Amino acid sequence: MNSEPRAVVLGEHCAMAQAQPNIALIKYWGKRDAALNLPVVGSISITLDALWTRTRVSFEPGLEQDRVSLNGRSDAAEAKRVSACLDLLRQRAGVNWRAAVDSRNNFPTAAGLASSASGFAALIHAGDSALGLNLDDAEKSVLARRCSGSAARSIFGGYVEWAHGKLADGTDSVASPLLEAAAWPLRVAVAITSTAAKEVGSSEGMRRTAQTSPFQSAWIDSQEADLNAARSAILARDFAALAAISEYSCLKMHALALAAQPGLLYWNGASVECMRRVRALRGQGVPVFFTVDAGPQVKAVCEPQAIEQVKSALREIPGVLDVVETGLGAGSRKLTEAEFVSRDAPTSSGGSDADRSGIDSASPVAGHSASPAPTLTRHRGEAE
Ligand code: 2P0
Repeated sequence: MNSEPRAVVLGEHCAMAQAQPNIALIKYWGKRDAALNLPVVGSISITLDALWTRTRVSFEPGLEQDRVSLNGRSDAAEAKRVSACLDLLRQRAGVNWRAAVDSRNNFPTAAGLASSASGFAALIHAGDSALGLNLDDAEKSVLARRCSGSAARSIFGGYVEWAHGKLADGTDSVASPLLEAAAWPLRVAVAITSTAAKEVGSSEGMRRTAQTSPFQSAWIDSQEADLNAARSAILARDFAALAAISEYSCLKMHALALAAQPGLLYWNGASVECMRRVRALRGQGVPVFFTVDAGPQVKAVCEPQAIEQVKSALREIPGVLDVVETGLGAGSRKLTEAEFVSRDAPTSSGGSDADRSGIDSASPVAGHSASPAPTLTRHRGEAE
């Protein structure tokens, strides 16, 4: 099926936007309010460059219901989630117009990178422009958070912190930039170790963990120190310190989830071997560390000069199906029609590395147009 967007006559309430996925270094896991998507802990992430979601939203007063096309396909469950997100925008604008939404990713679900973060950030950005709301980035972040927690962070580029906030209405649970990508342009190699959908999505995993893991309160109590350490490491561009705190946060999140009943085991054997290989490389002086989300893919974050060595090392591991490379990139932004239909790498204000495509020619990402399109708005965890 052709997932390329068709040329359309643009209406008055139509706009296009792009956003990129992000990877948490200090993890979000657990909600203090599931309806508002308020987290029990703050988190810190890096926004990626080479992977993107591009979305066109066209509010059309004549439409009877929202029409949602994700990578050229429609899916009732996902359309429902998109409609709920559009409702937030309609509420803000005081209109009840239905919308046509056309959205696509340049990365397959199999890449194991969060598509709901980029998907909902792009949707909020495009919808805001289409309705002329002119929300500032913080307001966009709050709305994106309500659609998917991690989407709050993809409104911003580079290094980003999402505050857990204290207010019951969640207006202070918002992301903000810590450092721009160009100021510390690390690279990321993603080792793809499985293309299978996992059994337990993030939202369900978080719910189960909060209800059954004996480590939940320790997780919450210890997060502030991790956020402080990571923030300091980022502002000082201290790679060794960021490596130590990021691996700690990742392993702690998995220990917490492993201790749920039944335990949440997101790794496979290759995931473990990748983590061990990354640690061995670091032991030999290579500036690299790992992080793993609610799935079996391993993200190796490194200084730019180490990226080839890191990719080669990961490719050698039995069970690694592919390695996808990306740099750090910009936050969500408006696109012209020409940019929206373009199949090229995104234009980016995220810094020098952000202008490189950063995708291995052998990766499924580079060949995305020939492969079945991924599903944009899957729950983040389910996409991994
Ligand atoms: C994160 N993850 O900080 C953590 C680490 C996965 C592991 O954010 O329910 O798709 O939409 O708020 O954002 C995945 O969860 O969950 C996630 P919802 P989301 O990146």
